[in-house]
Amino acid sequence: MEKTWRWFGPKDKITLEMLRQIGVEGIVTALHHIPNGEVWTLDEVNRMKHIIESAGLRWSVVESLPVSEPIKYAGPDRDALIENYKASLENLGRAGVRTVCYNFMPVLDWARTELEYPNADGTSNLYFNRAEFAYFDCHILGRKDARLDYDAATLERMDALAADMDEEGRRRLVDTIIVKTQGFVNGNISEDDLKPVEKFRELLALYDGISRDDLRANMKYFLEAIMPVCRKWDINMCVHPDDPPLQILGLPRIVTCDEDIEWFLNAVPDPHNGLTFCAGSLSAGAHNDVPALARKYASRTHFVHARICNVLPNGDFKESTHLDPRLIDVVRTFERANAALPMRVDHAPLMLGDDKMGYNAGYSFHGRMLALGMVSGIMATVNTEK
Ligand code: DNO
Repeated sequence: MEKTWRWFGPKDKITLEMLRQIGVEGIVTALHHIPNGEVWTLDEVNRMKHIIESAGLRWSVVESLPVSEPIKYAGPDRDALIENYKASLENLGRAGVRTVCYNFMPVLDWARTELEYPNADGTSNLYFNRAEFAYFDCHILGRKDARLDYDAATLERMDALAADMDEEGRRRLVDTIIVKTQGFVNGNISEDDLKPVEKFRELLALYDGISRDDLRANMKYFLEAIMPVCRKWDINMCVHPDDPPLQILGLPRIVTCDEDIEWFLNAVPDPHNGLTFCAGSLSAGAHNDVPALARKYASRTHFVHARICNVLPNGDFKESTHLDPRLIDVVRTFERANAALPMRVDHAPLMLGDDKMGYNAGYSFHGRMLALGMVSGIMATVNTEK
């Protein structure tokens, strides 16, 4: 696979020159300064392309060209927003950038409750604590009937931690779940929002009464509308699975499991409609057999995220090592299926001073460098097996 790296543009503290030294071949990035829903002009696209190419790299993947909320909930302005999306795709096509990652998760792009969960070896990782998430849902958002969505054991843990929760703990949860993990991926809430919880409640309300079937219909509508542009420019769209691949906060989620993936691939049976195989997101659902999914969907996968999680018996999940046997299996599948497939690592540990650098959550330098080294080793080994 092509060794790629998510880079957040010229303001990223990690420079393209650093990435060349560690064996990165392609860049995964977006025009983060353009607000969601606005057209990426050819000039802006070419400017980014030039920056990347001047450093001897290529712009392999767009992650993400964000799908605005009204496209997901079928708001009155969805057709206008889809036209903008098509215009952006057209400009990417003209510039020769042909792999575009997006997601179709309502409101929340990805969910974690802790950003620096300590590991025994002195490093730290992202972590999802189900009881803390339930606390956020039931006590901070105060969503109606939220308790009904959690099992008894989670509620018991939640009640226990509620007894000790203070203002600082509540502030930290809000900051992690809806601010720090969202702002840098062009999510709905940014560091500048003064009332993030209120804004978040308003966003959730947009999906009142919208079922999984409705969301599926809206995804199909969107994909059918953009496919002609994708065919014209040979652009591969690849949806990122829901992270975690579960129903949360009363929102419909439709890229969570084998049946969901099969559904959207068959609903729009064009090879340009494909998958970002994020092994990590899929593995956060105990229902998913990730190596089997990789084998089943390799031919419709256009981009790979190499990482993998362990789900604990209580429903919490955390990142596993990039040398986890399940990830070795996944890497083998894709390396054999298509050696040109772009692949990036993420959500690696914070180590060796990464925690002092203010990197975006999940995007450390040393941790990712080590992870890329591990995955590169797996790929090299797979190539000796042929
Ligand atoms: C988190 C990322 C996601 C991903 C988007 C793709 O680390 O994997 O934010 O980029 O969901 O649209």
